[in-house]
Amino acid sequence: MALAMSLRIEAEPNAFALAPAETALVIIDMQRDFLEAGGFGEALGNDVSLLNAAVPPCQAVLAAARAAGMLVIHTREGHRPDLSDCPPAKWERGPPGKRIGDAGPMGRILVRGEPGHEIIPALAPLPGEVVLDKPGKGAFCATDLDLILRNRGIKALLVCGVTTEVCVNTTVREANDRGFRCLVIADACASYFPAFHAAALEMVKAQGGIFGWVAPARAVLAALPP
Ligand code: TIU
Repeated sequence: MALAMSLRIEAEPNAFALAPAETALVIIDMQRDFLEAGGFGEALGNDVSLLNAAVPPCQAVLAAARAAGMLVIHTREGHRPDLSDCPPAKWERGPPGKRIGDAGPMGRILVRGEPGHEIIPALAPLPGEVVLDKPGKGAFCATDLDLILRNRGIKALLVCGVTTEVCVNTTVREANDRGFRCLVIADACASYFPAFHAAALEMVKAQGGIFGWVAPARAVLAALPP
């Protein structure tokens, strides 16, 4: 049972008030394809080990959100096996032989149903939690996320996952424009580029919180019931 009371997270640029019953934890793309060798992230030329620092903070906020009865949404970036939902402009930017749909050590890169597309075991969804497949960077593009959130009366999102400046930031911008209040959990996000991670967090909270709020996982844990 989600709590009806209003809680307060110490955040920047100022405190973030939330009611757990009206708040969802959105974990963006914590997939093997981004965090492990042989997937999409590495195919793009990245050092995937940089993302693993976000796993323990994600685990901690996931456990707290479950205990508080909050709606939990896990997103996955990926495409249909026939790639009919993969824009050519996205596909052609991969290096030949390592493009979306090509065979890799974890199966076909960024294709739904393949091992690399799965969420990492440390953050495995529980039965009943929403697993949202998305073809783009933003979780609202060509998905039913907006419908799911509004049907549940969700007004605020706690957002974490990878990568900070790509799928996390795109999703927060989409959510903000749709009227959801977003708090980005700083250390539960990560990027292949530490400077982009830092800049992406700055962009969210600048100008009085132009896209939302930013707080560390420990501030979220301090606010939610133990
Ligand atoms: N490349 C990169 O930083 N990110 C992605 O392609 N997708 C997500 O961020 N999930």
